[in-house]
Amino acid sequence: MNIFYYFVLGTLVCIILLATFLSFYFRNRLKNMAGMVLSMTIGMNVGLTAGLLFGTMLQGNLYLSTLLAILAGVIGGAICGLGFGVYAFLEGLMAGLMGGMMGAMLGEMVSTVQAHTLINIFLTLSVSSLLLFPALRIQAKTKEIANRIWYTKPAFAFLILSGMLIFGSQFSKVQVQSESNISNPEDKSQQPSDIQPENAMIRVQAANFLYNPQKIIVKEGEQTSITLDNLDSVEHDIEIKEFPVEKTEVGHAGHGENSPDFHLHAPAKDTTTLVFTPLQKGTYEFYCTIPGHKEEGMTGVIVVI
Ligand SMILES: [Cu+2]
Repeated sequence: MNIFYYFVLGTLVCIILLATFLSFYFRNRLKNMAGMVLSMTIGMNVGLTAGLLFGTMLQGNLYLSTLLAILAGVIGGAICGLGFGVYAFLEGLMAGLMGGMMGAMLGEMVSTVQAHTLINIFLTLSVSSLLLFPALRIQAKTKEIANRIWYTKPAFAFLILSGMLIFGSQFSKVQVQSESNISNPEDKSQQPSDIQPENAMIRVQAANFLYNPQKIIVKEGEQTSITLDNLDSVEHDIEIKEFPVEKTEVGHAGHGENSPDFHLHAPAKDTTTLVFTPLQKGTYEFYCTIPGHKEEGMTGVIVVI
């Protein structure tokens, strides 16, 4: 848990509380149809936001994140619909269920940084759905409206929503920074650490869906160990399809005819080492075989000199 997650969770709780209050406050001034639209909007947006949040926090445990997200969405939508009768209640309930499910899957699939952007967007949408209460209410037809300064309400809404987006993105920035500080404690002075000359013991970090370093230099014929240090909360590996090596110690895999020449697998928050001797000079591309990770940028090269 970090400050950004607390901020999102706290805001979601406030939205649900406010929506409950507003739905009872405006219940006599909203048509049934408006009540249904409101409970659906709130249920869906809260569900999506909570889903993205839990999906990101609990990456690797889609079951739990889906359950929690559905719970949040259903509570948000159903309670909000309660004031408007059974149709709105059901509408909110189903929308929350769907939003929670979709959000959790999305949070599981996209990277942390992308998820934070999406969380900010959906959180802002959730806040904006609260503004629908006064906007959709039945207004008494008086001349009073003409006397008002017409732009105050839109300007107010714009201020709230843009403030929300900026606020949220500041938090997520702080969090991404603190995460990268934790993951690279020794890297401050170290520029892209390409070269480890004369070093037969190589450490590769996998953090935030990137390898560090992305270029490894090893010597032909020299026994080398590569340690994959996985700091992410999802599994990662290093694989090279064709790489002439002599394996001293098999870390993982290397069975069967179609198996790659080099495969090093590290579970979430874990470290695995593979000892091998490169047999042929050249440049070999390595990558992560977990679906989507290579596309995300989990590639690098081993240069044998
Ligand atoms: Cu990976």
